[in-house]
Amino acid sequence: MALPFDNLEYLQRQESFLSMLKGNCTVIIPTNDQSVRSNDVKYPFRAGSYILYLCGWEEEDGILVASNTRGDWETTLFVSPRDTSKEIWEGKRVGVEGANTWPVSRTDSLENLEESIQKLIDDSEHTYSFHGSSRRIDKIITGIVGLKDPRPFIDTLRLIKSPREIEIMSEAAEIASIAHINAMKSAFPNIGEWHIQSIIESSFMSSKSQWSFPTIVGGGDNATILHYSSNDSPIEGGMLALVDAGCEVHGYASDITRTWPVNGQFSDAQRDIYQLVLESQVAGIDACMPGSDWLSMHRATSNVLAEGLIELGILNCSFEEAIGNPESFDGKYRDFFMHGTGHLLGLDVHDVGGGRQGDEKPGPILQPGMVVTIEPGLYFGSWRTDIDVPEKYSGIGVRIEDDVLITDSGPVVLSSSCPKSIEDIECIIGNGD
Ligand SMILES: [Mn+2]
Repeated sequence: MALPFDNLEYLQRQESFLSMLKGNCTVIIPTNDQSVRSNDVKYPFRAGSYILYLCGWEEEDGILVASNTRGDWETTLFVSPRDTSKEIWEGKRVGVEGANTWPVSRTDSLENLEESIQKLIDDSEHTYSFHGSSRRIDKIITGIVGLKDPRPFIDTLRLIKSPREIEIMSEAAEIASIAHINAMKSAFPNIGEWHIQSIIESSFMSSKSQWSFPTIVGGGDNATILHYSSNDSPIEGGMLALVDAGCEVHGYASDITRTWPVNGQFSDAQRDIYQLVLESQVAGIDACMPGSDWLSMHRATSNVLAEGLIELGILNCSFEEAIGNPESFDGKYRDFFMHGTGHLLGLDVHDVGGGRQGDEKPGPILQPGMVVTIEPGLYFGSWRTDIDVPEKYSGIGVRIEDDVLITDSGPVVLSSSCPKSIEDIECIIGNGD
């Protein structure tokens, strides 16, 4: 089986990570446990992002162990041994011998895990691992005094994407762009939210991909609920569909949002809001410059939104009042833009290595090789009782999200195949086969 990266790239990742650790150490990187859906039916398995990153192990039940207690760093991949009686039911396993081609020093059977690890831990000054992914590992590491977390070290590496990672992420963004286009093409008044979801996800699957998070399709007022997930309402003609969907290629995510009228024609009020969010989003993308601070993207989108809300007469206050504190952005515009501007993207949809745009946590300085989402939105839920929602815009929710690679020469939109101008969108909707 071919891994998505050369063994050399995995070995370099391991070396960069392990060289940050001081003294005699044992590092234990578990994969995720299987989760039960009902009785003997399991949820589809997704390997842990850290083991994927370090050695590309996708099968269930792998544990990567690294140790330098005997001199140089040695890595062992513990896997389930071949077992014909189980494989007849569950599918073929790579097995201990088969795993030899993975980028590790040696492989071993999980049957020997506890004994081997205990020896290494006893000989180490420091043990690095983390709770919550594998119950088996949790049991082993509970009670280790001074247990250290290896993830912050790996996160600094995962933050900057290699050329091959960027290639894979571009592919994920392209597949997701096509899925969004397919949904627009097939739309019609009264289409079900679930129907749009099925077009998006079948599009992923036909490209041998799968969703990176469950697809969000919110029609009309449902678009104003940020993590709407029931997808069970029909979308009347004249209403907007907000579709937030992304897929995964070799574990790397894309994450795209588009908002469009199911009947193919923006109303004047929808157009006002859509155009404002689009201008804000473009300003956010333009702010993706290497060397800029983490908040610069949120600052850019927020400034455009606050100003636009005043111009449209939705906010009757000064710009300063609309924005609020220039560091925490807590002004009146937050009534209608309640989330951050974006997040890092990679093996996890909300990737590691920094905060989210608009969070209190300071994020990293923007550097070439980072991939972020830029996703401002405006939401005028007619059901809101906490704020005054202008009648004209009541029931409108718009978000526009692209995946952006930061390079030395500026931002590169990985999801640029997905149309977002009003003209382009109106041409496509309902124009499918
Ligand atoms: Mn996102």
